[in-house]
Amino acid sequence: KTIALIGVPTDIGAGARGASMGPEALRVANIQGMLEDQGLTVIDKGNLVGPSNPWQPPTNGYRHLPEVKAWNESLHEAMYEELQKGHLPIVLGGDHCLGIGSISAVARHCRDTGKKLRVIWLDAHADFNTSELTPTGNIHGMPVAVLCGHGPDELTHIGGTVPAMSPADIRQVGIRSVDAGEKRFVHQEGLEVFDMRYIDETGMKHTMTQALADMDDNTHLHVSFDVDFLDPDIAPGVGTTVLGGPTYREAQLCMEMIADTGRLASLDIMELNPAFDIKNKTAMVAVDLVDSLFGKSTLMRNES
Ligand code: DIR
Ligand code: MN
Ligand code: MN
Ligand code: MN
Repeated sequence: KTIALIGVPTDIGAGARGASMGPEALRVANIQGMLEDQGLTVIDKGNLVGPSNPWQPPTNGYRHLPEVKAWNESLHEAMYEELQKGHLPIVLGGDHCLGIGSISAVARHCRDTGKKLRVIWLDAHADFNTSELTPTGNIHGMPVAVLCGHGPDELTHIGGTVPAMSPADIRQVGIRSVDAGEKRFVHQEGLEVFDMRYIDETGMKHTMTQALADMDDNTHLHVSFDVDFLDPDIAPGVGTTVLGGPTYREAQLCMEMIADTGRLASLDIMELNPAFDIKNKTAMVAVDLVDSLFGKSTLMRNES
């Protein structure tokens, strides 16, 4: 399997500047060398190019909509091309508005190939806001809603088919910050959310068993890893930290259980913000966890 790294250096959908430095921080944390040490072939496609961040207030409930559209169209095409080549793309974000371009491409590829889509959304936030519900206008709080068809035509139509995916295709894990209106909308649309209380009460093992249930050999598994999923103690380098996230051990188990399915076919690493980080430690933790996501194990693996 060949892995393609796609850098998307923008913070266009975020509430803080700096996620645009995420791709380079992940490269400095040796994401390519880590994957190559696992025997994987890695092509670094370099960085996509797009509009700069004008840092404007929202218009009609959206900040930077034309720029968000441009970045996501560009990512959609790059991602779709890598999937068509049979590569496993990894998006080096960039803020989480890029989930729109990334996952719309994965969904389109699934339609082409008759695969079933399963998205595991690792995040402190549900990212299910609309222009009416958002308290900020920041589009990084909206990608899941847009992918489910709720949002401006400029974004919902990326990839051609609206909606790109259904709420039934996604499982959210680690959620602990949902805005008031967003909460009602998550409930109304029937999103399956394994929030922190669920993880506290039942444990990460049970949680991931549930989140990964009902997949088969025909399932394309996409992981959208918002680094603010992690507890801020281990991952301070994000724009919107929320207390009480998964510990290092819980996050490792989460990644290991995804790796064990053998179905991982595409990945986003989003919201890493080096401007908030300490000696690139959050990038290094993210790369370490992605190592486990690609099957690193301490001992010989049981071949069953
Ligand atoms: C908040 C923050 N729910 C918003 N969202 C974040 O602005 O919509 N998502 N930080 O990752
Ligand atoms: Mn997010
Ligand atoms: Mn988040
Ligand atoms: Mn429409």
